[in-house]
Formats: sequence, C-alpha cells, structure tokens
Amino acid sequence: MSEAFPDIQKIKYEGPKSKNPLGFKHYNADEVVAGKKMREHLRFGVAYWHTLRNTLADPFGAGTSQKPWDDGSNSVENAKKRTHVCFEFMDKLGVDYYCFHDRDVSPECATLAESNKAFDAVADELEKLQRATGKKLLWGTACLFAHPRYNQGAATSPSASVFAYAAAQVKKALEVTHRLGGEGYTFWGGREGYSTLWNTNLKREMDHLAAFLHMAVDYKKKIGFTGPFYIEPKPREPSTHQYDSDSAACLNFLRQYDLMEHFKLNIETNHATLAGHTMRHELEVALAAGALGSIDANTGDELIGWDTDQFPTDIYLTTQIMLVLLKMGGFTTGGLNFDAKVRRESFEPVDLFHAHIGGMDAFARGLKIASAIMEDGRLDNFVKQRYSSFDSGIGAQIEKGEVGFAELEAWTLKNGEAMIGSGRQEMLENLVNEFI
Ligand code: XLS
Ligand code: NI
Ligand code: NI
Repeated sequence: MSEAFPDIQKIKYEGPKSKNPLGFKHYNADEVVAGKKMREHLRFGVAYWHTLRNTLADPFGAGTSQKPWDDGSNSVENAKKRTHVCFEFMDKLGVDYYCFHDRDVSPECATLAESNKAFDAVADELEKLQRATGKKLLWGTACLFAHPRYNQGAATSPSASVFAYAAAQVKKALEVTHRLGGEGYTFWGGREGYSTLWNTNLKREMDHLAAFLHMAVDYKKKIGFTGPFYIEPKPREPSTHQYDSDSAACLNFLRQYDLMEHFKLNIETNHATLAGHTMRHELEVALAAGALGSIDANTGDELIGWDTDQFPTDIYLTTQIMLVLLKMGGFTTGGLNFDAKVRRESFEPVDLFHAHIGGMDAFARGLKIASAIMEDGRLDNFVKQRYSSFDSGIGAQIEKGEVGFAELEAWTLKNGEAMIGSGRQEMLENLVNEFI
C-alpha cells in the first residue's frame, strides 16, 4: 500500500528554537525527566474515531476533512486500508498507543453476526500491524450511541432487546480488546442518561446500568482479561443528563453498586468543564479515591460551550495535569489519549500532524514544568505547612480518632480563640508562574 502521508517524514525533536511546524520543540521521547523517559510518563494515544474517522461535520454543515486514502465506503477493504494509515501516522509521529471503538475500526453491518465477522477481519490486520511495529492498544471500547437502536440509551434503554444487543456488542469488543493486548477497556455512557424525566424511571435505569457493568466484569474474568475498566464521566451531550456526570457521581455509583474495585476513571478535560469543574478538580477527586486510571487529553472552548474536543495547547492546563500525575507516581495502564479533533477549517492531512505535535509539545512542557515545581519544593512545603497543626497535639489526636466533641470543647475552653494563617493564594499563583 502506498503511503498516506508521502510528504511527511518522521517527526523529530528539534528543540525550542526550531521554527519547523513539523518538528517537536519540547517532546523528546527518550529524554529523562523526573526519573523516567518522557514517552513513559506521557504514553500518548491516537484516537481512531477522531483522527481516522471524523469528517469534521457540525450541526450546520457537511464534513470538510480531506482523507485521500479513504474511499468513503463502509467496506471491510476500506476499513483495513485505514488501519495502515493509522499505523503510518503513529509511526511518523512517534506515538506508541491508539484507542478505538468497535465501529471506528470496522463497519456496522446488517446483522450482529456480520458486524462481528468484519470486526474479526480488521482485528487480524491490526494484530499484524501491532506485531510489525510494536505499537499498542491503550484501550478499546464499543460504540453504544451512534446506531439508531441506541437513541434512548444502551444499558439504560427502556427496551430489553436494546440492552441485550449492547451486551453482545461489548462482549465482542472485550474479546477483540483482549486479543489485541489492550491495556484497558473504557465505558463512556454516551446516551446512558435521559432526555426528559417525564418518561424515565431513573432508579430502574441506574440499576440496569450497574447490572450491565457487573456482567462485563464477569465476562472479563471469564476470558482472562486483566486490564482495568474505565468509566469516563461526562455530564451531558448528547443526553440532557448522563448518569456518569462527573468524577464524584461516578465514584458514588461505583460504590453504591459494589463495582469500585473493578473500575477506574478516564478523565477528559472538556467533560470536566462541561460539568462545571476544572480538569484539576476531576483528577484530584479521582486520585483521592485511588481511582485515577487514564486521561482523554483535549480541551474545550469557553465561548462555544460544547464538547468541542480541541487539541490541548494551554501550558497552564498541561502543567496542572502533570502535577497530579507526578503526585500519583505516573500512569500504570493509562495514558494520554488525544480525544481531540482538528477544527473544521483545518481540513488537510497535515493539520492532523500539527494538532498532535502541538498537544505532545504542550504536555512535554507541562511535564518539565511540573517536575521543576516539585523539585523546587516550595509549593509542596507550603501545603504541608498549612496542615501542620494536625501533625501533633490535638490535631494528631483528631486524625487518629482519639477525641470527640466533649474533649474538643474542653480543649477549646482551655486554649481560647482558634488560630489560622493566610491561604496565600496570590503568592502561590505567582510562584507557579515563575516556572511557566
Ligand atoms: C465523547 C467521549 C468519547 C469517549 C469514548 O464525548 O469523549 O469519545 O472517549 O467513547
Ligand atoms: Ni473521551
Ligand atoms: Ni468527549
């Protein structure tokens, strides 16, 4: 097969002074930062659905994306051709991972049996390509939101036959993910929510979603898939309300239905902001519960307000993300999957390179900055100091559970008015800016 990007060579690290839009200024895969190679910290992934399949249509107009290698058909032949394009792209970019939905890589056919057959044929091709290149599947997933049968949800559909179809689809997607050595498997509940409460039995739908996830856990054990399951929170769009609305809602759901040990979260920036949170907030909430698994790296547009899935270029954002990741000790099975698409106005194949290079450079800078902030230690020390009244005396007794209200009343009567120091927000914001 001829190359899809014949004019583009392997992207190289050229350093911060380079003016080449097709060179890395900061991402230097094998450079060691904070004790590990950049590629090991960052574990970038290409999102098949955006990079290979997104036509860049929007609610007001048709797609603009130019994909000269793609004949636009739903054939298995065309699907196989795309797998080669994906691997050429990853190779030229120097990205080690990719992620897909079943229906991104292979077509939805007239029957489930035919769709499964097509999926197997494309998986054969993916397996060969993985073997030849050493590239890996970060996670797989099933598309349970695009087909018209899922218009009222999949696991939360009011129709038992839709629930069954979705289960069959996830079963197959799990098998293929397992076969391809996928490091994890993601559940994003696209339409698992409601459009109106007037027709919805919320309790029953949430019970069904939990039953579905328990079945997935059982099946995972049955086939010997050991990677984690991820839930990807998002508050709405396309549903009015999605049950997995944010990190806290997901964690509560997992605990309520006894699923906590089987799931981690896959946090996406644009979903965090749609939920009215910062990315940092969502990450910290997941981390505090020991459930931060992976990241969908993108960013939204404050003015448009949808899930615009833009490539992340904001160094302040990437610095915060990398600070949380370093605090966690880095990814295990997760990575930074670019769940992002180029703008409708950026329709040429080369734009896909510019977009990913920019995202990778932004995270490389975020990593270096976060590592420098940690090495400097002042920020960390300030936070430690801020809580130091709990390190000894009455504070330590509170943390150890040795005292109750009566003891604290006696202590306060004896010690008088409480003491608290300044939070120093502005000083700390300035400190962080020293490094950016
Ligand atoms: C959509 C989601 C989706 C998931 C995978 O908003 O981000 O792309 O990551 O199903
Ligand atoms: Ni996503
Ligand atoms: Ni998204």
